Amino acid sequence: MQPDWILQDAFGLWKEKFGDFEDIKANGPSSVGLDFTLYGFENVYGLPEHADVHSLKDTGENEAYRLYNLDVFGYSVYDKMGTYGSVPLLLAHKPSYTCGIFWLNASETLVEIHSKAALQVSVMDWDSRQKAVPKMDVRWMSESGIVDVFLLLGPMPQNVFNQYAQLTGTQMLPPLFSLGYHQCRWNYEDEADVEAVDSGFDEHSIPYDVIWLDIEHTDGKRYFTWDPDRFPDPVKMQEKLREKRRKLVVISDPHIKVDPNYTLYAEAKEKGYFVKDREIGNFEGTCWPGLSSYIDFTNPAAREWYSSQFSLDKYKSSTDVLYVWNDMNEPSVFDAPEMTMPKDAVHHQGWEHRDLHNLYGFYQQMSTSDGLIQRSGGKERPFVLTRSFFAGSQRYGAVWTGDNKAEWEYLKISVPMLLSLSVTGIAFCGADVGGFVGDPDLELLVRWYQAGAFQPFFRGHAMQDTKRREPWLFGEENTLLIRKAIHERYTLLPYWYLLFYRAYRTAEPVMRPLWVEFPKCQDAFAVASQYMLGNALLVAPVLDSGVKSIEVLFPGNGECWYDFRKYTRVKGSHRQKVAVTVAEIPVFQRGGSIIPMHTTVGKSTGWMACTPYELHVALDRKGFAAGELYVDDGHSLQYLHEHMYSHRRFTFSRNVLSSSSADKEGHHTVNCFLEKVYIIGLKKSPSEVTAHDCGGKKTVEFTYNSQLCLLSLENLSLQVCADWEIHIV
Ligand code: NBV
Repeated sequence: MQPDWILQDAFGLWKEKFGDFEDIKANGPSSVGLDFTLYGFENVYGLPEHADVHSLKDTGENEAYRLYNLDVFGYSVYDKMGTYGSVPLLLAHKPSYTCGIFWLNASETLVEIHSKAALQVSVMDWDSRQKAVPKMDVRWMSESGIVDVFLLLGPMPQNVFNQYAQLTGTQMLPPLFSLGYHQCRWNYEDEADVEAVDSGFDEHSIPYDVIWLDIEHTDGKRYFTWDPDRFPDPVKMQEKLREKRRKLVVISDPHIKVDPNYTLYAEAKEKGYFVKDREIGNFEGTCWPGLSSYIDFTNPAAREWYSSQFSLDKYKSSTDVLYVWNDMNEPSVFDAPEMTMPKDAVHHQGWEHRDLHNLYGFYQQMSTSDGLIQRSGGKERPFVLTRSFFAGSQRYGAVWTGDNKAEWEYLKISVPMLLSLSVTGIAFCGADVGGFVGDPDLELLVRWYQAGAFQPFFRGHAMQDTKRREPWLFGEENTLLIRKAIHERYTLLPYWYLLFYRAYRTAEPVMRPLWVEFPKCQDAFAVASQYMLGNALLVAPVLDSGVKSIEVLFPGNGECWYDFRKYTRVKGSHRQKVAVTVAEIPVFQRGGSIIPMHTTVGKSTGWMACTPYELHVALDRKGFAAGELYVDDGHSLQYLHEHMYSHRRFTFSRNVLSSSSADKEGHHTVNCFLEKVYIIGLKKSPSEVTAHDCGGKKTVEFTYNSQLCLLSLENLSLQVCADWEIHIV
């Protein structure tokens, strides 16, 4: 937004006025910028968070992608305005090369992108053939700070991810429960409501892991408290959830009600932990509780103090099944310019808010996450969802895309938005399933569940004045479809967990744009209606109403693709129409991959620790396939401190499927069994199948479907984390 007017005062300093607010710029006017030219590139990506396409557009004459964290309720789609978070990382890709520019600056930043048409720029000087190449001009401009820029030289997409991770860290390995389904609403009204919704999932055989409480659970929007009428016995409520092996997430916003009788406020005030105004009183602005002050999370002492509020003795009636949601942390200030903190507010050590605005939410999530770790004596993994974020937020938890609308356009835009987050390090990301604002029509709701089940963070959420949204409220048929989507999510949890482990260990995105997996496939460079989950699954969500088919690009050269559910081999061209039904969205398994899954689902991930496994082995043209499995206790930090994990490698080669250790350091053993194996694309029926493990050799029963070229092995009873071989003769 442009200021109402700008004037130069007598001292040559630039003042700006936003309504009643005058920004005098006490430190004088400042700005830093730098231009880059990327020769030979036509596609650039990154710079979240914008509700825009994945392959970023030319910003034209007077526009730019804005990186300025703001609370934008029901944001517009296909827009360059800043939303809730910022990662100033841009990636550029062409078939032979990928690189990145990381502009480390947390003040308001504008990025202009200009693509010059091919043939306009001659590279005569360094190529005598006078070949013309396209180029991208990228201009970065920040309001304050210094030029601190990192060029990530690739040359492959994965190298850029590693280089960026060296600077900002990798995705924290989330607790397993957080990869299940989350049920949220503004608000679940009271304890009875929570109990009824929780039982509803069991009555309708729908697994879920977490129920969420929004701002109304508190006593007058005083975070860390409970509304005494609606939630008179929160411990009992949490214990009931614990019995069901489920969790609770509660909201904790950064604005603190100005109320001398509210301990949190009184303590923070006394210790000087609030952001100050220019006159060095505490900054006060309006938010949900009315007049509020804002914790200065940039102050390490304030962060430590805030972290300590999550200890079980301080946070009254909290238990260790309670996890946290940080909202409104751009920060949102209702009565301030652009609904955020004025730039002249003063932080720890005198830094102006303008200098660090985009880092405010990052630090709140850091402090919350540390608080949850400390609460457990350093033993347990935290789970913290944040709305606002910056480069590196991946180290502290998950991010969601804020207040979207219950409209098809918002389902559609969720894919490129999540892909942009994913390639900039934020692997654990999701969008409100069903859309936050408004009521989705039934088809949209079902399609959103089907899409959300294949996105990293999977939470249904709805705004206060919307109709109730629990999955069983829309008739038998729709309940069935939603149940199927959630079931599928739970059967795929071993694969999800592996992908998150790899994101944590090697900085690979979980949800990947096609160009990352198929860097030479130019047709794929601008595609954001379909994507890969890891390297094995191609997901093509249905993003339009009433469609009977969708166009799918099968990327790569010489790849084979199989229908994930029917095991049929995809025949036909590189790009083709695929029929869709209401029952599911198209998903394909890549030939050459092995996907670990569960054979059945339980009420929540907590009930599935010993659920048997199955492997989906999809052969490539040479009859080869490989994949992995990662297993640990799913909740503690022992994988980190004591190598308590098991990382397995599966290989199918020359008709032998073998299981071996992928990491000798891991020494966690689970008593879980591999029961089934599907070998997809096996050309002829075997005469015998035998399994070999430390107990010796046994014959395995099999069925072979010659039409599908599918070999099914059942009742295997092989230890999933042990060494074994299956010979197909
Ligand atoms: O806390 C209420 C909502 C929350 O449900 C939503 O998910 C956040 O994005 N919150 C915003 C504040 C109110 C939005 C109108």
